[in-house]
Amino acid sequence: MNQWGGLLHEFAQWLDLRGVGDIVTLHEGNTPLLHAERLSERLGADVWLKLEGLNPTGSFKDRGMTMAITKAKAAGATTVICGSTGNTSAAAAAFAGKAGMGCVVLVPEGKIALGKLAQAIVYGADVVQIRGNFDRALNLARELTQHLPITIVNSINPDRIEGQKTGAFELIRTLGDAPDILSIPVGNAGNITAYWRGFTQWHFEGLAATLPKMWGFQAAGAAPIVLGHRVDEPETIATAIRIGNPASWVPALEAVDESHGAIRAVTDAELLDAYKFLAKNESVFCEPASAASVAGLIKYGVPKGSRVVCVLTGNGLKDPDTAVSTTATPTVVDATLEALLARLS
Ligand code: AN7
Repeated sequence: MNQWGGLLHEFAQWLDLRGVGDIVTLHEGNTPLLHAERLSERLGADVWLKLEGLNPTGSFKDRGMTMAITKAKAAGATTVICGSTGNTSAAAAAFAGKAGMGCVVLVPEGKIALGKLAQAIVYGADVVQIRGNFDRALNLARELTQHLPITIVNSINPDRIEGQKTGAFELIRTLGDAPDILSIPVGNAGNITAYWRGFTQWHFEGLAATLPKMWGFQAAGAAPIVLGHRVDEPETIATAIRIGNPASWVPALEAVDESHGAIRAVTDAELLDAYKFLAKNESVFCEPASAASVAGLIKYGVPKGSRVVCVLTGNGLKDPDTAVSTTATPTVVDATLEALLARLS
């Protein structure tokens, strides 16, 4: 069989698969790495886009979830839980369903993109909206595991990070080495942690000559790592990264320090500009949070000629409300040839 069979088959020798029986996969991973000609020109660099929105549930979360659900199943779990800004809940619901397991998701009421809510519901999860933000949802999910026979599949579960590091493997494989800079949005800081783990692992295995600088970007209204303190009421249009107390704060800072990188902030306006630039100039429709990785490059610049990969973490279709509400409404005309000719000339 030479068909792509998912991450755990593909990268088995570099993953901790101890105790694993059946692999739970939706053939996640193997996402395109698209060269961004216009962005490269604008930045004077060699910029590539890792299209994680083309995973089965439309975000990078599928990488961690194939591993977390496979391991949970092997351990005999029958139900999983997560707190989520949306994408984790969609991925957890899908993989738990594939595994024949129950799934409970806690999401902040009114603060999750419509497509993600739709996914979690339709995949069959027990979706509970809480009157509180993501940080509260995550704390409650953790607490519930003390009271119910339920396994948490947020990125505090190490299996999630283990699966997500495969994104770095794919970049090295496609480019022949690590890029000079990896640019990535930061919310709970699990993904930046995971990529660094992947890069360092293959570097020490001799499969990559170099290591990248890790550049993380938070939304300015939800930038605890940049500020150096928790944000009690995070606010940003990029609901995916509306997070005030990242679970992987410490390992993310280690990744940044070890790689001589940085975590910086971009405003909602900068993030939306990048979101529109990507759609219009590169024909990539990502979600607003994902565009933070590009907004950061535009704002702070990159060393001339450097090779940069932006991780575009989620699909733009997840958040139709933001797409429509931040752009001009298409005009309406009478259904006549005259009206159209007048409109188009
Ligand atoms: C599109 O789904 O936290 O820094 O609960 O959905 O690893 O948290 C999502 C996070 C970036 C940030 N881009 O990644 C959730 C959740 C998108 C995201 C992030 C998220 P981390």
